Amino acid sequence: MSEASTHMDAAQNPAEERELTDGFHLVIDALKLNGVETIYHVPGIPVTDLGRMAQAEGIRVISFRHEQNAGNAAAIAGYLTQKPGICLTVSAPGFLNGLTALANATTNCFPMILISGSSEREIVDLQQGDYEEMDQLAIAKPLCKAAFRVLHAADIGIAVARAIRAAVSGRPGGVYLDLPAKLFSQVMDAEKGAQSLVKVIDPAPAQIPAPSAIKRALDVLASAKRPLVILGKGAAYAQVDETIRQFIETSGVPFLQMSMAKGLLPDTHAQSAGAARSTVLKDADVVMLIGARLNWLLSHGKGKTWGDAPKKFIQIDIEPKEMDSNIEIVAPVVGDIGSCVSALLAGMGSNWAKPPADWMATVVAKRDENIAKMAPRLRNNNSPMDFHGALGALRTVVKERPDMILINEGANTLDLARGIIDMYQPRKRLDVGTWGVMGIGMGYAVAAAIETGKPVLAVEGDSAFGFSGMEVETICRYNLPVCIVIFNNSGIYRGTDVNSNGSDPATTVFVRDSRYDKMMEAFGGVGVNATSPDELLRAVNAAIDSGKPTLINAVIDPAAGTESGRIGNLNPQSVVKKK
Ligand SMILES: Cc1ncc(C[n+]2csc(CCOP(=O)(O)OP(=O)(O)O)c2C)c(N)n1
Ligand SMILES: [Mg+2]
Repeated sequence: MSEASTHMDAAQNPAEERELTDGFHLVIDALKLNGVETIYHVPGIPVTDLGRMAQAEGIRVISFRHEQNAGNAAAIAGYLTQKPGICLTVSAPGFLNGLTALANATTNCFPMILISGSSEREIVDLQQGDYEEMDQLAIAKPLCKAAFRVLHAADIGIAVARAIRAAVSGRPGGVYLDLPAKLFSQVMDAEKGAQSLVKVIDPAPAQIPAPSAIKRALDVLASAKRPLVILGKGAAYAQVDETIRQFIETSGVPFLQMSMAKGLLPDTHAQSAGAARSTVLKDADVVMLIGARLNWLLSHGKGKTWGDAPKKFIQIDIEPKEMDSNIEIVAPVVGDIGSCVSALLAGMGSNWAKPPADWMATVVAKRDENIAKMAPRLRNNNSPMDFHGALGALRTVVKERPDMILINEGANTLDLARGIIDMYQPRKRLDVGTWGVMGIGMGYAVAAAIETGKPVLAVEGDSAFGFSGMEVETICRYNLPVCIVIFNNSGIYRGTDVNSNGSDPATTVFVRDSRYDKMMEAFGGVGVNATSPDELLRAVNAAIDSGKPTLINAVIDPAAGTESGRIGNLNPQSVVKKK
């Protein structure tokens, strides 16, 4: 029990001293009881003391400059640890700033709890204009998996338990917990308070697939002439890496890894089809999705990307509603990834027939051809750099330091890094995820460093970085081993656009020759300006060896990028003739 206050209730019981606790301490005790070690936070009314007290009680409280970054940190902490990441904010504006991260966590199936203080209920509900008035619960509800409000201190324990369960069980996601200011100072008997706390038992229970579903899936897989497995970040989240490796290797099926699943098996694995993506998507006759959704990132399972060859889909997912979301799934397997893949592996037995050898041979030939074609571009030492030269250098660093965490956002900076930088270990690549959202960079970097203790390399487009750039101060303040590389091409996609009407700069360009490295120096970190791949390589290695917060301004040719990176086709086109 935390430092509960002592109180003399003289009127009723003059001789007896009753120990009291309050809302502040019950929240902290409930979180601690459930193993919460870190809170990502921005202080202010009514949660300043909650943050202070949590810190005093031994929870690590990381204080950010903006709630969206604290929220993103909590979300990725959830992804990395399978425990809900906790973000704590003030009411209305702080809550709204955190809400983007909560919605993003839910979209990406990361377990996270946004705890926000809120204003006086009676005034909020009568809309009488309280300080930071907002009906936060109603606003959060459609944007997350579950939302709860606590009005009585005695309910804090059960509310925290519900929030944890909602966040991590089934398909994980974001949960909102609304704590009105008045709750924090509500007192109750300390012993009763302790009894009201709930330690969540088995928060994410196994969900065992039906044997008939496993048999159906294996029958379809066995019938394939050109099978393909696609691993999504759900498979990486599950932390059953060895079972997945055994399944892939026993099956003999080539595999693709979605962006954040890269490294679940090494991208250099003999069965990896990563560099032959368009071939395998077009030509496969059976596709097994493991923790990957058929959303826009996989062209909804249809259209040009998937070619004309008829296909059957097997899907493994914890969420039953995912089945048939875009196209027919002939073999749905509903359950948690660990239980499902174990059951598949058991069902395959010891003499599973691998797919026809000519299929794997075709995939390998295409893959190796593409890799060979790319190789010379990655070795150029041009100055200013192009994306390939700069990424060739970073690819080498990651190869030599496979346990480092890579954070990646931007457009060209994202799409090209995803293709070029091989990953070797699970959950080492963290990026813009399902939404392709900018702004995750520094929040993810802080949490990745704190949750894993590993060095972090954040590869950021210059625009992408701007969304969370102020957190370089946070990185310096906590002295985190984070090396940020900014691909500075002076703009969004490119730095060469010209406004055809007037003297304002074009909408996609930034200040030329800007020096982001100076931002880092302002807070005591190391800043480097790198103009060639060799310089970049040296600077990144030095940063990681030193463990010091470092920002490298990598000068990229402003003309090097393409519109929207690899997804320019998603831009609507004007039908009106250009002036
Ligand atoms: C929150 C949010 N706002 C806006 C966008 C639109 N957007 C996509 S990529 C991008 C920035 C791309 O520029 P940069 O990060 O410099 O990458 P580059 O292509 O230049 O390497 C923007 C603003 C987004 N994805 N998310
Ligand atoms: Mg840019």
